[in-house]
Amino acid sequence: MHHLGQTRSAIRAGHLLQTPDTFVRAPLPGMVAATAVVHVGPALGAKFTQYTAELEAGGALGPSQAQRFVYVLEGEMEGGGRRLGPDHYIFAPQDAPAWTSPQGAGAVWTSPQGARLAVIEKIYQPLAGSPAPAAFTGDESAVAPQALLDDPAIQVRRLLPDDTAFDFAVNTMTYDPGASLPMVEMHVMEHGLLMLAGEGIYRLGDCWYPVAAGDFIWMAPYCPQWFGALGKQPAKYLIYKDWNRHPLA
Ligand code: UGY
Ligand code: MN
Repeated sequence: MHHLGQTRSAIRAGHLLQTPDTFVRAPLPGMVAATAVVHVGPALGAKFTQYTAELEAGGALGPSQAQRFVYVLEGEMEGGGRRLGPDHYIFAPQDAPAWTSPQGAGAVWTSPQGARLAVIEKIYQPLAGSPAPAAFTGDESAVAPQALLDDPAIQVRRLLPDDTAFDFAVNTMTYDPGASLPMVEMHVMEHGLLMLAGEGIYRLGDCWYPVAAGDFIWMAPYCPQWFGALGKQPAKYLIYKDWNRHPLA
């Protein structure tokens, strides 16, 4: 049946829910055989940008003027003689001459067979006494999970090192069915959130939304937020937040 103008996507003061039926694709400068679905950026008041990049075989992202974090959702990326598959990720610092490999070989990451990537970019906020971080790659499944506030039903994996050189954090959070955040959070940090698996109910501001794998959420600073997982399989999301900097910085 035709959707007759219905969608779960919503935008309100302080939050955005963007569901896949409303995604619009367009290439970004420098991309090769690729398009982007831009989820959030300065146009909405965010201090970072997040997009999903869809690469065809031989596809690549363009250069970045900012720090870049890339999480492989599907397919593989190849660079510097290495291949990264789903749930692997790359951090590249700002001012890298190109999107270089962590080995510094100058190789640009490309996708041999096609890939879907979650991409986060943020202008770096330096911190006196902390040298800017270097490039590295990681594997989410190799990161030790930590229970959230001693609740073993919610497992958090911190994908970036615990180091004040980093001015943002990216974590995955995995909820057993029926698990929920123990409190409604309201905090100065903003969030970009991509649902990776499962489903549940997200409270954003004064609205409660059904959400499922594939959905994107932006939460502005102080957006009231709460999540409860539903269904028979774990719910999992990738979540960005600004981190390690004084509010006046
Ligand atoms: O890290 C966080 O602030 C996280 N607990 N927020 C969230 O899941 N909405
Ligand atoms: Mn939060």
